[in-house]
Amino acid sequence: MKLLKDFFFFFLLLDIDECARSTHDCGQGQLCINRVGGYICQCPSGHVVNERKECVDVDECTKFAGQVSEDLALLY
Ligand SMILES: [Ca+2]
Repeated sequence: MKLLKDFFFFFLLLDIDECARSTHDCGQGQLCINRVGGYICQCPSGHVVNERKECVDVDECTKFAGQVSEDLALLY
């Protein structure tokens, strides 16, 4: 078990912060989050990643078929 711990710690030290170095290829408007051995690109809430790795706005009107949640209804 100790060997596994040391191994992980070794990788932690070797990890490159792609987000800080700007070597990531996250699209515009995507949030870069550093991970050990890589990084992830996250879209803002209400957006999903399409096949071209772009964030696209989720059309809640189509998705929820005209149903408005109570929280959203207060806004109108
Ligand atoms: Ca990294």
